[in-house]
Amino acid sequence: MIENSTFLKDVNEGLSHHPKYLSSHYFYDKAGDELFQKIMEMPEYYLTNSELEIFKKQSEALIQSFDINPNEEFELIELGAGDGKKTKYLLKALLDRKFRFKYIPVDISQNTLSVITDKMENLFPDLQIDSRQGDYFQVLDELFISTKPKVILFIGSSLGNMQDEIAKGFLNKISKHLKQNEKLLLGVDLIKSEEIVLPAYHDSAGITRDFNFNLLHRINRELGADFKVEHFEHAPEYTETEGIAKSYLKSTKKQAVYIKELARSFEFDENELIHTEISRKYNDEILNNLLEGSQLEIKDKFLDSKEYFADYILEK
Ligand code: AVJ
Repeated sequence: MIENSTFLKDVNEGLSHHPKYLSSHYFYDKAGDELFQKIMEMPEYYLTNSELEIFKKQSEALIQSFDINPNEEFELIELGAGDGKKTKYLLKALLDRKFRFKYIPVDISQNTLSVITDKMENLFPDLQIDSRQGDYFQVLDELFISTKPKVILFIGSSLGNMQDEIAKGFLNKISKHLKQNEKLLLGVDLIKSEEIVLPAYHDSAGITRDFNFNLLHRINRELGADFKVEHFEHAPEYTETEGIAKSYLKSTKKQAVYIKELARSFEFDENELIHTEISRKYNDEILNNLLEGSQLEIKDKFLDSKEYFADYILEK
């Protein structure tokens, strides 16, 4: 149980730290995956529909920007396969135009990959699909042994969960793998007003609250803790000046929580916060700062009609 001992170590580290934090990485167990699916269907969570509109209406333009040699087979690598709801429009447009390519979804979850593979095989019997399970970087190292031209997809504003320094390192690593003219399609949420962003992380049905609470339930289930979620509050924050949505769990009273697997307890003051997630929003300037030091440059930018979300084409 390497996975669980890492979880245990990370929980111990995060809850011993001042201020307390837990990694958003741990949201995504089975219950968390299901809650995230529900989040994407909420009226307040505009991100998914905004990017979906780009894929529905502008797939042809995206493909043009990929600038692929039609005589050569290429590989379309998707980091974080998700449910394919957006990607299927791009795949259809590529197949309709008779491009020769292999679709390679990459994900840490074998279950997610099986679902996406079945779905895409059903939709597109002619699609060549070759899924890869594992950590992005390990898989990229393996995939880049082949010299076929590549386009990488990293959509859904997944980058937004990384602190800027980490995002910078991530983009730099991708840049090192890409050859001249190869593309990264990067989908990110844009900085906009608090009235629009905050409700996406503080919905009226309380689904995002449950998503955040699931982290505590998970620690209870897997590490034998006794968190009482009724003594915590979901507390998201966002200001347009900073451009980063942050989620916290706030202890509503002074309390102690015991974690059996660690054989120790953790004290919480009234109103003490556990930081659980950042969801960064971007603009050209922020992205250009992240790209500094890598060889990637912004080639194109595609927006939805409300200009909430951007799919950038980055090229080396
Ligand atoms: C999957 C990282 C894009 O930050 O908007 C949604 C995750 N967290 N609601 C985001 C999330 C709370 C989501 N990303």
